[in-house]
Amino acid sequence: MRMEFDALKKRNAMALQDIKAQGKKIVGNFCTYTPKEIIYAARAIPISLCAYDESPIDAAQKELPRNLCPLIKASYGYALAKKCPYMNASDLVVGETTCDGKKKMYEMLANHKDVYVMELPNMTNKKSLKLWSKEIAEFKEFIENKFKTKITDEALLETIKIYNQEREIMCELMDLSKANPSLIKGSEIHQILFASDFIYDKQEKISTLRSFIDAIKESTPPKEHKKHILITGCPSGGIYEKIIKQIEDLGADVVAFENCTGTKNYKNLIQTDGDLIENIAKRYLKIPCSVMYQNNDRGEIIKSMVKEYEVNGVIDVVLSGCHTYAIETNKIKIASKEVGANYMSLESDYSKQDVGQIRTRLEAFIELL
Ligand code: BJ8
Repeated sequence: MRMEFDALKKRNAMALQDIKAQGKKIVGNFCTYTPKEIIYAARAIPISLCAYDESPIDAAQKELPRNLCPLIKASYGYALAKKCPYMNASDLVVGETTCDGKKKMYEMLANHKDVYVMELPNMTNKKSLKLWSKEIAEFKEFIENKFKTKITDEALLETIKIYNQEREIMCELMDLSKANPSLIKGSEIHQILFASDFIYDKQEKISTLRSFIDAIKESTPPKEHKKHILITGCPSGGIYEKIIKQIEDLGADVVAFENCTGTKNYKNLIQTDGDLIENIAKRYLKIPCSVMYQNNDRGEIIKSMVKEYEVNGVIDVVLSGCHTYAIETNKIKIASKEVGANYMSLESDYSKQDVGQIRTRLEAFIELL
């Protein structure tokens, strides 16, 4: 079934030009904070442009500092090299004022693409909600003008409902590993979460996931109990092979992803009554990202996930150069220990240089559990 998701992803990369030929617009984005409902309600297609491989980094380092986070360098490198079909196809790129590196990268990206930056507040209080709601309302107006369309309240409500359905089914998929032994490998969940971002037809995505989840629930559950690992921290697309796959090769199960590949992207639904723009703003401000001042929810979320998924060890992934996640490691260590889970922070980038060193550290960590 995972093959089905991979095939859909490949088919969609090839179909991009056909989609554009039908007059549909593509809106690239880099962050879980992008209010994708606005884009989808304008009948445009939101696509993630976060890059997860090493190949474009050399090109980017001609303009960006070497000690910058690999996600930013790789993403910018794709814009320079013009080798990413999603970046090439984007009619517009949307960014938010999250970390400093991304903000400065958007400034430079504007030399290559049409870029719109939303002012994401750095706090999550009432004043921030007002500002973020206003930003989303202005973004809606901008998209309407740019794509010469009108986003009706009905279309927005319909889109919110589809996105809520998608979030519910994604959470159901991730919940499969709450069973002990886990019903599904973390590597498989990770690849599905990753590939499904590129399936543009939401109904097709939801029904493919439905059949997949049902088939897993009906299959014979595995018998072997393994140690449970929770992955938290920076997005994990670029470290999949050297961390997630290696954990499984070493005999433990990755059961949960508290990051933007996993729960940050899918937890919390949008309310469907009242002011829809404010409802969207509220939901997005609940994302527990380290770029926020006093991001205290993340520790609490990890504590409850450790209990729900019977986690033995928390691995906090920090991409080299990501200061905000690096600073939060101490807080996450304390939270993990409070609920009896072992903790390890792993700093890495997209290169293969530290594969051996990471394996040694993972081996030692898993043996201790
Ligand atoms: S909501 S995690 S996608 S900001 S890893 S580029 S923070 S230096 S990816 Fe992120 Fe949005 Fe937050 Fe998610 Fe900067 Fe850190 Fe790099 Fe990062």
